[in-house]
Amino acid sequence: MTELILALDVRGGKEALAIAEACAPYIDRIKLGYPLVLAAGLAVAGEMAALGRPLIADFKVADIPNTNRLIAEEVFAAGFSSLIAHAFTGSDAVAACVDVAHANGGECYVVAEMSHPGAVEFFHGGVAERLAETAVACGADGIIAPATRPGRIARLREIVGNRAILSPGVGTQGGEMERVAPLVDGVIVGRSIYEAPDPAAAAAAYAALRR
Ligand code: OMP
Repeated sequence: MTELILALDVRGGKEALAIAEACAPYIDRIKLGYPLVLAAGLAVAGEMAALGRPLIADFKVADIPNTNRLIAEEVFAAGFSSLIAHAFTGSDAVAACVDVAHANGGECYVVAEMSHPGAVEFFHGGVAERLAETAVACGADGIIAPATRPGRIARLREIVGNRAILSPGVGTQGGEMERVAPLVDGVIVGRSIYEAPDPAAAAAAYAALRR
């Protein structure tokens, strides 16, 4: 079944934990990134991991191989089970993230194409396809592809085969759960859940649309 992944971009540690706890029965994984970790500290990951939902570190890592390796080691030591990296840095830099992820029994996902309108300025014209090819060549566990452009998901699926596609952009950004869920392995939803009057009810509604 397609996973429902909660993107928890709130900036209060207590608020984040309360939302995660309420939504936990309806979600498969939780994605944390810079907004929460910079505001609340990396230790929030350890507290959230106690809820029993695997954590994805969305730091879109994009540095030289050695720095990527150091970042990835901190991520897995903090309690995350997977990491998102950029691939425009090249296959050696991606491989550093993949190696650390796998050494820790975790996963590494690579951004192939982003979901916002401006993403087409650089990701189109063959770039997303090359990034997806790099993900496959480096042994990454999957890619990030845009729920806002289901046609592009289908194109990138041709490249990555049965590697996972995780897809952000459902809800606030305009992507439709019903349309995207059958195409991908995980749907990432943030504001449409955590800004809802009842986040647990919103998560339950999205969970019911998983395929
Ligand atoms: P909402 O737009 O609030 O549902 O949040 C989407 C989440 O997915 C945020 O955490 C974004 O940073 C993230 N995201 C995208 O929205 N678009 C992308 O292309 C890639 C990501 C990501 O890597 O998760």
